[in-house]
Amino acid sequence: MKYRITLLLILIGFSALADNGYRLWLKYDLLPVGVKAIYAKQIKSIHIVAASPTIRAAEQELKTAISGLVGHQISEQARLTDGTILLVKSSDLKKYNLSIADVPENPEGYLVKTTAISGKKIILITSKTDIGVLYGSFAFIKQLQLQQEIEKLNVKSEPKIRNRILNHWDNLDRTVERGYAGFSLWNWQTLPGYIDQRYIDYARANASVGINGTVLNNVNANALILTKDWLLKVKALADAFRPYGIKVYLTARFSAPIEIGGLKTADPLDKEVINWWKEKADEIYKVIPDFGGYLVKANSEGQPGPQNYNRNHADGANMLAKSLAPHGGIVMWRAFVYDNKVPDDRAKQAYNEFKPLDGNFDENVIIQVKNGAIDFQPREPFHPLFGAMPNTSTMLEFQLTQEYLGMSTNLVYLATLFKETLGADTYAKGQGSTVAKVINGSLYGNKNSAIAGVANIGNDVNWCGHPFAQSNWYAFGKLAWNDESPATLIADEWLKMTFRTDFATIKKLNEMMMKSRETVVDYMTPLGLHHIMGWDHHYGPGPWIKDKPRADWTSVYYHQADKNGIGFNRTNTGSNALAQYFPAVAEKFSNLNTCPEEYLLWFHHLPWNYKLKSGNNLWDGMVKRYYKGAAEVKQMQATWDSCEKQIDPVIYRQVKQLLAIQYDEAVWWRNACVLYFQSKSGLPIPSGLAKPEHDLAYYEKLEFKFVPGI
Ligand code: GCW
Repeated sequence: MKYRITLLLILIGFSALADNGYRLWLKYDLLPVGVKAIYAKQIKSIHIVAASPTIRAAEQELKTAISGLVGHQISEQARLTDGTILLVKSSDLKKYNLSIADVPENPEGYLVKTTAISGKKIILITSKTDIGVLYGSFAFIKQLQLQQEIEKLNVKSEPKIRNRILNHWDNLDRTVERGYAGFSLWNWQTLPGYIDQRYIDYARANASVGINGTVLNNVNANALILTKDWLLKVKALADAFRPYGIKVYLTARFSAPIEIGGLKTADPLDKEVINWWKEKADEIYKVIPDFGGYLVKANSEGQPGPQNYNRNHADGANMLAKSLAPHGGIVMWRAFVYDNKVPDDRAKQAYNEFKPLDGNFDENVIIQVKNGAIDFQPREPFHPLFGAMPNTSTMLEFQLTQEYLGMSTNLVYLATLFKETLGADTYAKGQGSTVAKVINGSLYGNKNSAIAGVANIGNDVNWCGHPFAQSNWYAFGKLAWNDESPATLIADEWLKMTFRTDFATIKKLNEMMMKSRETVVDYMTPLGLHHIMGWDHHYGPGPWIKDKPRADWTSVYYHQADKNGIGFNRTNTGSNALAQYFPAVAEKFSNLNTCPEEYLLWFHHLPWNYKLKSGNNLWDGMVKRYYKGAAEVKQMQATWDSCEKQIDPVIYRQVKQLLAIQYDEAVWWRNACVLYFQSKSGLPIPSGLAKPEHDLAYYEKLEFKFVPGI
């Protein structure tokens, strides 16, 4: 992507109408007078060469955007004139004597270019495919939203990852596992008859950032979704999404042949089972010809799987893959597994189970690996499985919904977290073997490539609960398309399209977003601490959690704090999980001189008087981080307050209230953790820091009923 930086003019431009956040970043309010006058001269009409539902969707989007932003209607014209937007597939370019040389090879890639045809100055939006033309149209609209010059456009872009997918953890009763933005978007009861406009707007938003797939239902799956009646509901959604290039996928409950098929077993090597899945695939593809495939959570947290029959993950995945292969479908088989025996270190399980199976998976199987080896923590080192399976496609799963990052009351911009994982060097084939290269298939030449984000979307008016949580949906799409986009640039675009305000405000908010994830790490889990959240619902701090059915469901298992020190020893004197990384990484993390401090207690158990780089001992340094994190939320509040006049009043009030909640929660985290760890270390809170207002017993006794998301 080539970013043009020539701006025409920016003025404060939010409309007088209250903004409820529904329109996300696709806001098409009238641009400032000077800018719209320039665009009005440059954009006159639209011409389409071959109509298809996708091209019509692109045309409609352009018309809506231009009428909103520029304030004039453009109509479809049979002839090209100055200022015509030409939507055309590259195979038709020769009709206009235009070269296809600049059109990206990738079928989803696009070219947006100002050019001349028979002396007429037109805006060309072209691609090998209709969907590429739609993506190009959104790219053009973005130029207008960002008030960039369109006189000499030459924007070319193509995705590196083939399947860019949202995972909805939506249940059929419309509750959402780890969902904090209301109930599921999918109103199963009124489907298939009723197509809510919201489904179309969902598809538009996804297409605008290049997301091209959606898994509709929870990985903790219900087999009912695979029955005839429900498949018709799924078909209705698939039909609504298709013009926007979004394929539908479903989770497949491994025991479905028993539960809805009447079979006695779900053994993947059983002939009847194999046949049942084959017929199921044939049935699905009859109603949804472009069905994407299955996502499977097997033998993990009580979900059934091949191991119930003494088979392995490859047996299970390949059986499903074979049923989908004739139709072009894929299986995304999750590596988030842990078996019933409590392990010496849960971080090692996925690697232990999957690495030996490398090379045994069919070509249309992709192993879906969470960004880190434990579970979507505020900060985790990258998962050691990345790069470890050269003969298998592996994909990356991020969590957009903030299960462990303050749910929907905390402002946390996740693009910095995403970038940290994507840019991490696995050293699988020497230096430069980043996670991004593993998952986009370029490192090992895999045919399939994919990335998934667990959606943070529900039926709240503004989709994501927190107005800023929309930025994580946006950023996921943008990074799935191009992992090299800087997080700050993505934030900048999102801010400008979402708030349309002055430069100084955008700059302040951008800085606030860029720091926000580090802030949350500081007040929740500094220096590599992890999984010390409240029991089960994960709301708030719970470092004292112990004595649960499994040791690895407790906080004390992860932090190992006692009077001598704190941290999980994953070096060769401990669980040796570090040996799962390639040697260069293992050495770096093992050696205290080279281990980044943000991962310190993830890999090492250290005495309280261990000297940190800052010169502080570990205890003081850790406590100071907790205080710093909470203080930073205060700064975020001050930043937001200073923007009052520049932000839509409704959004302003929403975020102001949420930041106040976030501050209380940050202080709660800080106090609870500092007091708890102090009960182990016996050391004083460093001088100059205010004493927590309550004692530890107070925090331990706090109880919360009906926390959303479980
Ligand atoms: O993060 C954990 C969540 C579970 C989730 C599981 C998974 C869908 O606490 O709610 O289940 O991970 O990813 O499968």
